[in-house]
Amino acid sequence: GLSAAGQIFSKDTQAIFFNWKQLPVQRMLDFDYLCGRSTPSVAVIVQPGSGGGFQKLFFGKEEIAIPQMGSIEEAAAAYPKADVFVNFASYRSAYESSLEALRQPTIRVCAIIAEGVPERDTKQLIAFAQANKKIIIGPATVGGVQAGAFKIGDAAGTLDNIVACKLYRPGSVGFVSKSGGMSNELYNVIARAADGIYEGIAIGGDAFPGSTLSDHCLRYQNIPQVKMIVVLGEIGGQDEYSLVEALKAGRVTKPVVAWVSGTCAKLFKSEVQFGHAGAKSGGDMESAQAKNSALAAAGAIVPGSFEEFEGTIRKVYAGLVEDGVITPAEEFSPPMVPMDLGAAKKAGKVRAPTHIICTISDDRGEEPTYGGVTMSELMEGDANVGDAIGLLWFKRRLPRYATKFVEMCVVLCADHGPCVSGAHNTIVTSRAGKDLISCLVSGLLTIGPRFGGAIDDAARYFKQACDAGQDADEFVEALKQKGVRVPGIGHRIKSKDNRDKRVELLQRYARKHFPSTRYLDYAITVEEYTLQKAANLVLNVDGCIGALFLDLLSSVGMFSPAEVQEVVDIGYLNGLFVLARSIGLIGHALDQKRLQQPLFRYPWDEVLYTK
Ligand code: Q5B
Repeated sequence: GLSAAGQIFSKDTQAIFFNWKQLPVQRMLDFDYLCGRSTPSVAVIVQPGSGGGFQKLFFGKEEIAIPQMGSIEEAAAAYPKADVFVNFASYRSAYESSLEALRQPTIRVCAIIAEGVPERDTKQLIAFAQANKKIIIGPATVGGVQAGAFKIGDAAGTLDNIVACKLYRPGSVGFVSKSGGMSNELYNVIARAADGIYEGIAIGGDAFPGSTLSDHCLRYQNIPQVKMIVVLGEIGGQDEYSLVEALKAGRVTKPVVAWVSGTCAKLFKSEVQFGHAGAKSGGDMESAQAKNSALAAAGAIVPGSFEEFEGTIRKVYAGLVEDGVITPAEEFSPPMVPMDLGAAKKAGKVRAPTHIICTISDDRGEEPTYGGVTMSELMEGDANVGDAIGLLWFKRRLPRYATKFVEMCVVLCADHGPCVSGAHNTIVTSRAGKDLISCLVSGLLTIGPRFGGAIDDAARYFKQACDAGQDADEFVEALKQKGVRVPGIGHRIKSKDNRDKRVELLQRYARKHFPSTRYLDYAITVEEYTLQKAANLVLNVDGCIGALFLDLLSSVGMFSPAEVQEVVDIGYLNGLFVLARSIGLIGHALDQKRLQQPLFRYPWDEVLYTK
């Protein structure tokens, strides 16, 4: 059984870590590095239901990838040397996963961290473990640590605490307690009063722990490097009495310094329940006083109070050193585990450059913001798409008439039927069985200088010419000389006698609401000239939006001339067509799918084959 097991961990022990949690795994690996281990103590992570893969972690200065598997059986088969199961499952699933682990022939020790595992379940696990000569630590525990060798999860706390308690190298004291928090405290005490622990186990605070105080004391009896034992019991339960029996029977002969906490319970009139499920005094026998007296009577060294605990340990340790039983562990400085960047930054120890810069939105606070405006403010103000575009593209809270105009552009350009370039591509892609995003993107990729993407160029050319006071005929002819078509002019189906209603509606709105329509007026003079050349050389929707945006930005009183120029130079405005037409393209992709249209193929007679 467990008592005969002696040492259960070594510097080569490896674990299967169940239910991926970054911090405790990293803490195990940091401990490994501090101890000078050559292999990480976590061989594999089991994340139930995961398809496999790896988790990235640090082993000292290096980043390593620890394999992840979807089941305990698979992990145990792949890593037969990993004989410790560190179970970070919740109390709801701790029973099933622990039983599954204990069933694996390769698993020897199972540490159950969860608090609140039903006692009935724990009892079944204990029965299974006993029948199969396996060891359970927990539930409701941080686990334990063998100094310089192996550590379970979060046991022993932070790296600083581990270094302060000298847990990176073995000492001479075997320690066992119920409480994980108090074990951290006692690791400190033992490092001060003696040469530190050889091994420390927190058995957990449940009424029925998987292994008991006496189980571990009996085990320590069989570990030659453990020269003295320190026990911290607590009020409630009878566990300490099995240690009393072991002491009386001479099965534990090493010096045992023991203290049972909870002596203050006597000060209360009624029964007191301390933090742990098992920490309540059921009767006189379970009181801290009774257990301390019984331990002392059986030969344990029991201080007069908890305050005297450290002094008592010191005295016993000093005696053993004097008698030559203990040769104090050699002191050395462990390797330094590099600080995590996040922690170092927080502590102001390093400065690290950021990777990107953002000036438009922030999702870190309680509420996301666009340009500093919270979602609540936007909703209270009845914000529309134009407000979002104003804040995220132009970094301004545009006035209502402007956001309404932006919204008009989006609505009016959302679609122009199935025959235009973008819709055609989207339809063909949809009929090829592709997903929605592929359909959308294939349509969007047609937007450019000829189709929908002439707004920026129209704004650029109209602005330059109008600002320079160039006459429309001069402007058009100069472009013709260079072989450049006037952006924003011309349409495949619209003409002088078949005007584009969208252009008409936008113009009407702008003339009513904009402080100035100087650029639109200029574009109209250009149209008047080009219409003399051909009936289809109308001011098209791209040209109209380009000119009207110049008017809006220049007259709204929120942009300096340089800022207007920047908008034009960078090219914000094709974004409007892209945004708007995405609505229509998505519609076309869905339409084809809804209609279950087959793969598209042109009939041969619609192609001119020629040499
Ligand atoms: N010519 C749009 O051309 C189109 C001229 C020109 C001087 C011009 C053409 C063009 C500039 C780009 C532009 C946006 C390709 C259009 C849009 C959204 C849409 C689409 C929809 C929607 C049409 C015939 C003769 C030739 C040309 C001359 C043509 N345009 N001269 N400046 N701008 N415009 N694009 O009909 O002497 O015979 O050689 O490039 O603003 O995309 O609904 O479909 O909502 O989806 O193919 O409204 O105008 O004419 O190429 O046969 O040319 O006119 O040089 O002269 P077409 P072509 P010549 S709005």
